[in-house]
Amino acid sequence: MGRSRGLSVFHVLGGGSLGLLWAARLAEAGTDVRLILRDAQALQAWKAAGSSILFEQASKRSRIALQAQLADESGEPIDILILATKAYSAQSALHSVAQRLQQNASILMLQNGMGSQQAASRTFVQQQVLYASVTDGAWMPAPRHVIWAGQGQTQIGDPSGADCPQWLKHIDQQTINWQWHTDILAVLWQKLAVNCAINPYTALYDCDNGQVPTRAGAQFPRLIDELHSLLERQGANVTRAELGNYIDQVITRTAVNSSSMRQDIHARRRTEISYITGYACEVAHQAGLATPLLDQLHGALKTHLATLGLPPD
Ligand code: KPL
Repeated sequence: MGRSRGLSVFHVLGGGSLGLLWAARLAEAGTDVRLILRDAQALQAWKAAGSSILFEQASKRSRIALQAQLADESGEPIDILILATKAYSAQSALHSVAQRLQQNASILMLQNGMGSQQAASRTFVQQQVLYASVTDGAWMPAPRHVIWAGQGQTQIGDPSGADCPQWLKHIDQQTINWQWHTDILAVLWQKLAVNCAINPYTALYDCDNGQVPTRAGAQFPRLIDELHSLLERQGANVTRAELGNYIDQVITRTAVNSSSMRQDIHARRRTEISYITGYACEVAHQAGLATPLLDQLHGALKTHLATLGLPPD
C-alpha cells in the first residue's frame, strides 16, 4: 500500500445497513472513511441531508459526519475497500471502482453466502481479496439511519493463506469485533450451512428463525445430514453433532429475528438464493454428492419467489 497507517483511508462501498454500520464504527473511532454511493441522486440526497448519519446502538444515539462520493470519481486511489453490497451486486460494484483500486490494495468482502467472494478473487488478482463472515445485526428504519441491533463478530481471512494485513491489525477490536481466521473457507461453509438450514424455511413459511425446526419437521435433521456431508467434502473440519448444535444455537439466539431472506421478500427485494442454497446445490452436484432434500428446498424456494413475482435467482 505504500502509505503509513496514519494516512490510510477506508472506502466503504455499499450504503445499506452493513455498509453504514462499518462506516459509522470506523468514523467514530477516528478513522478516515469515505462512503461510496451508487449514483448521483443518492449522493445529492446525502449532501442535502447534511452528509451525516444517525447511528443507534443500545441506548446510545450519535450523529456521525461521513464524506460520501461516487464510484467513478477520479483522482483518489483506493487502498482499502470494504465491500458491503448484496452478493449479486458485488461483481458490478467492484468493476465500478476497478480503475481506482491500487495494485496490492485490500478488498474486504462482507457478502452473505458464497460465490461472490470467489468471483472477486478470480477477477482481482493484483489485489488481496479478504473474505469475511459477519454476524452483526443491523437495519435501517429510514435512509441514513442505522440501528446496530445485535453485536456480533466478524471473522476475516485470506483464502490464499496470506497473512493478516497491517491495516486490519490497527482496527481496535472494541471498534469492530474482528478475528483473523486461517481457514476462512471453513468458516464461510459453516455459515452457509446455517443459512441453508434456516433461510429457506423462513421464506417458505414466512416465519421467524425460531419456528424453523417445527416448520421443517422430520426433514430437518436429514437436511443437516446433507449439509454436513457437503461440508465434509469441502474439507471443513466439523462433526455432524457440532454442526447440528451450532445450527440449534443460532436458531435459539436469533429465535425472534427475521432471516435476511425473509426481510428481502418482505421488502420485495431480490434475495441472495443463488449464493445460499443455489451455491450449495451447485457445489454438491459438481462433487457428485447427492443432496435430494437441499435440491428440493432450493426448487421450492425458486417456485415460491416466482409466485411472489420476485427474481427466482
Ligand atoms: O445469517 C442469517 C440470515 O438471516 O441471513 C441468520 C443466521 C439466519 C440469522 O438470521
